[in-house]
Amino acid sequence: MAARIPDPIVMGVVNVTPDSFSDGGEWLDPAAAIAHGRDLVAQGAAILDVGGESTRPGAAPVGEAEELSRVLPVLEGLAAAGARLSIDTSKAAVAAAAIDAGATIVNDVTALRGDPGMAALVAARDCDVCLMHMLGEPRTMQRDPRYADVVADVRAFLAERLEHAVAAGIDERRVWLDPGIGFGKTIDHNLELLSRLDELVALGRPVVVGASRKSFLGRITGREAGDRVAGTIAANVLALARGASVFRVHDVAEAHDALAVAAATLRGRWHPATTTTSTG
Ligand code: PMM
Repeated sequence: MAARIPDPIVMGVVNVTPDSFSDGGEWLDPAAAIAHGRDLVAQGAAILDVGGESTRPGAAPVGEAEELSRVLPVLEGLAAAGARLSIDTSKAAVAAAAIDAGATIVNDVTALRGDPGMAALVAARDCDVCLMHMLGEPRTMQRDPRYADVVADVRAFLAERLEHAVAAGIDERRVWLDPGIGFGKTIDHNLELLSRLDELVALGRPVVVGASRKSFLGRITGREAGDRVAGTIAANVLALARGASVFRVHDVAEAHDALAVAAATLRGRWHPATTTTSTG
């Protein structure tokens, strides 16, 4: 049976870091990050994902005070920008301050494993939460990752994390799931996850895909991070066809338009709400 085609939601990336792999350092100045976020909203981002700690392979952890000083001014400056705000953090204290500043989504790449206080915080503040799969930790995750069956393993992990979240008091309807493209995965692991994404969609929660500019696209196309927009779009459009809902991207206008046309074409009809701001 063909997958139901969700209304695609574009999540624009605002990395307030000196060292993210594709845009590190570009938006470290708060005013520049805020202007960039507003620009992404104008381009069609329904969500802005603001992060102050790089998760690139080999990245060193960032202290809480430093992370807060990076993201808070940017979140405050984007509170009225017209998009939902997501905080990309694994620290409960950073998430709490971000929620106070207007964030309504917690994007936790550790899937509530990084900070023992995170699950209770998300439950208490009643926000959405993205639970992402990662094998190991950023410092070491790309050292020879192995799986019995990458899709089955990631699916079992996400199912267990969803159960954990619900047991901690988080409303199941608030949970989004993400296979963690590039997080402890070879090029073939990434491709197998994308080609069998429907098996993760079957868990019944919105699936988030973060393929934007990642190195597997560079391996296939031979292009540097800034020149991977077409590769990113191919991966995202095919992920939509397999039922993914949320697309975390750097190049918002291109992703927005491609996904809107892809959704309409896959359905064989168009309605004005082809792109939305909610996963409901
Ligand atoms: N990728 C990065 C950072 N955060 N969050 C989610 N949910 N999914 C991802 O794939 C993801 C993420 C790393 O990419 P970046 O350095 O371009 O932000």
